Amino acid sequence: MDTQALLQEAQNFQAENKEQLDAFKSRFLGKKGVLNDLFANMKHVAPESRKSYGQEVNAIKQAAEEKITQYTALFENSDSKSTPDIDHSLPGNWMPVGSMHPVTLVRNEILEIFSKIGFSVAEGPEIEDDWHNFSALNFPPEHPARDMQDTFFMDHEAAFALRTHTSSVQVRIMENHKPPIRITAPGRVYRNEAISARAHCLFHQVEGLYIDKNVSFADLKQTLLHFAKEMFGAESQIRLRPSYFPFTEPSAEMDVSCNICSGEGCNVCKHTGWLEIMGCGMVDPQVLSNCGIDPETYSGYAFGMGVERIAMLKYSIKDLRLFFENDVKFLKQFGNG
Ligand code: 2U9
Repeated sequence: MDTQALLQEAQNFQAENKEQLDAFKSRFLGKKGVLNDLFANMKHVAPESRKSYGQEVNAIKQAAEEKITQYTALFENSDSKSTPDIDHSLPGNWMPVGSMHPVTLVRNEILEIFSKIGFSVAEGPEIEDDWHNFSALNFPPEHPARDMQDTFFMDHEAAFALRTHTSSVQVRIMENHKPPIRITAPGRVYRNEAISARAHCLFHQVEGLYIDKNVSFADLKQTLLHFAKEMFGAESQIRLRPSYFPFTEPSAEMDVSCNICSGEGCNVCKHTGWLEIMGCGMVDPQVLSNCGIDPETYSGYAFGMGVERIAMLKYSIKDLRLFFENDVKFLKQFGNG
């Protein structure tokens, strides 16, 4: 008997059903099976070949047993009936439906308000070089934002960093487009801060930029009043307080009247009647020329806001960390939008 052929037969065996498996079992391991014959044949083998012959027969036996174990388990686990008992009237498995994250909802709402008045959306890289994140925006070499304590640098030479604001996107757009430019720049930004109820090392911004001939501070103020009324209600008022940013001159912080107490004074507005929601200003002429736009011909305004901050005010959320924990009980309170 050809032991090699039998070994191959055992190794290549495949069963489609239990009957084929039973036939294989009796062919190899049955009373009149090939293995019994092979073992009986041992006495006719020359003594010097017996050892290798025994090894060959054992290999066949092992291969056959492995197949039998494998297919027995397979046919035991699967119901051999061709039509399994499925009750099609049973209700299906419940699949939990996700909901939009509040940061996504609020970001979309902000973008929608500005897109209706002609702003298109621009996006850019989260890893930025020094020029787009700092230098083009007038950050002096010794500005504290350039410190390791405030910015996540990617390399020891501080050539690349995680962007600290989305203003870098607007620098890129100005470098590559001629005015008029009217864009919003949403996205993740990173600051090397200790995480607390009011600060996080990752948050989201929406910034805006409008560059054209004769753009004035009055245009900025009216645009932001429109935004406040759309976002917080038609009765909302705004006020602008002088401020300072390296990239805008003049600069201002914008407050919206507290929509919880309508200006009467409450805990949320710390009894001032006002909530700070964003910074803004006229783009510094130096920033325009840094980006290849002639400040003698063009002027522009810019603004920037933190999406989490707006969401906290809108939904009365007390702790910024809730946005990043992804606790379903928190998330499912917001719309499915
Ligand atoms: C270019 C020129 C000017 C964007 C601006 C602010 C004021 C501002 C902060 C709000 C809260 C950042 O998220 S925050 O911490 N932003 O106060 N951002 S003006 O000014 C620009 C942008 C791009 C080329």
